[in-house]
Parts: sequence; C-alpha cells; structure tokens
Amino acid sequence: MTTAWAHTNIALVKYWGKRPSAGLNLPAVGSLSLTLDRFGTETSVEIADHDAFLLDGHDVENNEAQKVFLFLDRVRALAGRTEKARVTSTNHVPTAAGLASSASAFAALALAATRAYGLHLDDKDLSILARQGSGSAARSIFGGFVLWHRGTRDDGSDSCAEPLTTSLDARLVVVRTTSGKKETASTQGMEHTASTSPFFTAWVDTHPQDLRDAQAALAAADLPRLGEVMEHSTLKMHATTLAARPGFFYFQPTTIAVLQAVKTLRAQGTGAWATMDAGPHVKILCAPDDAAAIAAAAKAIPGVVGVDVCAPGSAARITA
Ligand code: 2P0
Repeated sequence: MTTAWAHTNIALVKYWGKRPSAGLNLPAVGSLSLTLDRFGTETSVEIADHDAFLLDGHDVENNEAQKVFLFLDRVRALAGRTEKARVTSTNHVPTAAGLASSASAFAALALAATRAYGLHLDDKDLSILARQGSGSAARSIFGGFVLWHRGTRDDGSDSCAEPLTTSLDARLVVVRTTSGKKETASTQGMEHTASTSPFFTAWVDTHPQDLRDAQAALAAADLPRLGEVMEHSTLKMHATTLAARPGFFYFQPTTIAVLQAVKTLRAQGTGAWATMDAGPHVKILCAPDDAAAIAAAAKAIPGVVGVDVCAPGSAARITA
C-alpha cells in the first residue's frame, strides 16, 4: 500500500474555462495559486482484485468513483499494468464546509497511484497527470505559490504547473459562509459559462495581463499589487457567470457581507483582499501579522460559520 498527502490550493489568478480536448482538462487560461497548509487529502492505493473507492470511510459507487477508476486507467496505461486497485481517501477539511477540493484529491491520487503501480514520475509529469483528473490538481503537486501554464499543445504536454520563487509570505483567511453544498459544480459552471457568456471572450483576452501582473507582484514581494490583481481576476470570473445564459452566481448574502467587510478593513488601513471560487466562501489574502485581527473581524460577521487562518503549504508527498 502507498499513501500520499496533497494540500488544497486556492487560485489567486483563476482557472475558468477549458479549450476543446478529449478529457485532458486543457485550460483556456493559465492560473496562479497558493497551496494551503491546513486542508488536504490523504490517499492510499493498493493493488486489489477489483477497483474500489472509499472516501471518508464510505464506499463510493457513483460518478465520483467512475472518475477515480478512469484516472486509475490512465495510470495503468502509463505503467503498462492491468491489475485493479483499492483507493482509500480521507479529506482533511472542516466538516461539510463545501471546501472539499478535487485539487488535493487528484494530486494525492496521482502520486499514490503512480507509486503503487511502480512509476516514479518527475513533478512536471505528475502535474500533467493530476491535471487530467481535475484541472486545479495540477497545482497541488507543488507547495507555496504555483503557476499553471496554459500551454498550447493539443496533447497537453506543456500544460503543467511549476512552483514560483518569491520572498513574499502571506496568509489566506478562509471564511466559511454556509455549511450547505454548492449549487453549480465548477466543471459544469465553467463549461456553461464558456459556451454561453458573451463576457467569456473578454475573460480569455484580458487574462494574460493579470497573470503577468501577479508574477511581477510576487517577484517584487508586493502584497498590495498581488491582492489587487487577485480581486480583479476573481470579480471578472464571477462576472462571466452572471452574463451566462441562464446566468448564475455563487454568492450568498453572507458572501457579500464578508466582501463589504474586506473593503471596510482596507479603507481603515489594513491590507486585506478577497477571493471566491465556485462556492459562497471568501478567502482573504493578507500579511501574516494582520491575519489574527482579520480572522476576528470575519468571525463577528453574522452568518459566518467558521474561520481558518492558512499559511503556505508544502508540496504533495508520500507519507507511507
Ligand atoms: C481555480 N476553480 O482556479 C478555479 C476558480 C474554481 C474557481 O479550478 O473541471 O475542480 O475538474 O478541471 O479544477 C475548480 O475547477 O475543475 C477550479 P475541473 P476544477 O481554482
């Protein structure tokens, strides 16, 4: 049995939309993320007489399991092996937080499954493999700040992530605004947006400049510049969903209340910038010294169900 751990990551410059490919998860745009220390997935893979998937102690037999078995097929094809496997995963996230991430899940599975089938891929090839399970998983192979290249090749061989070097230290304060499940899964949400939103073309056209700005901000260890471009990328992504047909949105009333509180904090002189993903929670980027005060302010907002301060996390690793 081989066990691997991978951490969740949160995009600062977002991945939203795919270019056509046969199940390869080739992104329409590059993206830039921060891997978090607090949340992640631990996955064990052992060769067995049939494919099975256990998640948080329960047997899974739905589409989620099919995605895992299809992923095992990819690994078996790479390894030239045919044996089946038993996959056991535990998500280390706050209960029912809506933060359970396919990013850490497929990064951990990529690492554990390749080793279980006798493969030792380098980080670039692991990232390419993890991407095929879930796009954002390409980034969770690495720790800290990570750039996922869009790439241009149809076979996806240049669409991999890499870690970025920076002296910037930062925190993400994760503010949970509901304990319910999200309404529109990100895969469906981005597909619907790309095919119906007139804003999607503008998203794709203006995205490279955001990525360049974020990389320049990291190179200069300039947190305000990084926070500004992160908020811009976030609100632009969510604007594409509003203009889809039919339009949809991930915001809940408490989401808006937290966004307003972030603006107020900034007006009062605290460096705080917000991002949201395909769900109602808000993540606040800030300097390490400001994180405790920002977390306390977030906890006081009516409707907030939990707050966690996250630091940069490490790369995916084998644990057993
Ligand atoms: C991101 N999200 O960059 C963006 C921002 C959500 C909003 O990556 O279809 O679960 O498996 O490639 O990776 C979520 O999308 O989608 C995501 P698939 P994934 O983090």
